[in-house]
Amino acid sequence: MFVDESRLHIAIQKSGRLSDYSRGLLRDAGLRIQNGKNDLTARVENFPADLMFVRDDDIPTFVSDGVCEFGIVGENVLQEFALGDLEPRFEILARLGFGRCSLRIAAPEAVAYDGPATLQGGRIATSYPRIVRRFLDDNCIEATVVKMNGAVELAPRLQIASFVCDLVSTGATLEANGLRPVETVLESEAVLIRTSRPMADTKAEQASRLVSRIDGVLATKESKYIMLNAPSEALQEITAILPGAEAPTILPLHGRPGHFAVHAVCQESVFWETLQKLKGAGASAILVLPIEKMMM
Ligand code: PRT
Ligand code: ZN
Repeated sequence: MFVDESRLHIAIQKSGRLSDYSRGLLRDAGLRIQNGKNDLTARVENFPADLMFVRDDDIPTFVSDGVCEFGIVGENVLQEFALGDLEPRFEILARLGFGRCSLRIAAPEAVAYDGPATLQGGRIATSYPRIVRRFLDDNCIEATVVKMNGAVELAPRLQIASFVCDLVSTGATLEANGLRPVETVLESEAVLIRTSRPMADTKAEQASRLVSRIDGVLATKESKYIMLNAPSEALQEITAILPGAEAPTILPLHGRPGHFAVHAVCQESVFWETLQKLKGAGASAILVLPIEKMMM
């Protein structure tokens, strides 16, 4: 793989559950990605960065080695890597809100499960042997961990193991194989990671530009702009209700003495219940608007 030293390198999954979301996030951050999906790399036209399309399992290694400055990967893959590497060199910059799943231990329907002690002396098939081992150690359980690279849910039927530990989202796969989840070992989602290896000054500058853009995208996903009118005596209660709003702007309303317009960026979800509370506190003409871009 040819590596251009003057550009940032961002590793994302080539094809799989995280690919479209990862590309989408970078696009929302304003990166225009050049090539088709099947290439190994793609140039970003309007930012000094190249994308590397790889297996998700390779992303922690690339970032830790400094081959790529950034990567997007599931916490499950990242933790399994970190538990095995003597000196993992990356930091998690942000949780990205996609690729959500849980790593769960499951038992055949017929097995009476009564807490981790039930696993004592048993065999657990998994693609995440280090994470499972940590769970067993934390619970002072001795059991055999059998590493499988796929089709883990078949292990009990094939008598390879009595339990499995696998990723679950809807639970349909476990159910179809006569298994039920009994322990959650890890809650996972995709995260943005950055290498901890030193970068040249210009690269470091570009890297922080990229991070602040991505932070902006993540912030706008939840954030809303709220505008409302309120009498002065209700202002204190209303500003306390506004979710995640710092220092709202308060302006006098023309022609209505004692009445004010309140404008605020709310950095948390705004629900109908919140609007009802605001109204109950004396607010009127409440508007909630999406925010397209934000840079803090
Ligand atoms: O080729 P490459 O190695 O890059 O891809 P991969 O096949 O290893 O990974 P991929 O694309 O399947 O998943 C990438 C990441 O998505 C995982 O590492 C997780 O962080 C996340 N993710 C989210 C999931 C799931 N949800 C998920 N449900 N990864 C896998 N699954 C599988 C699970 O292993 C099981 O086989 O889906 C099945 C269970 O799904 P339900 O809905 O039946 O519970
Ligand atoms: Zn993989």
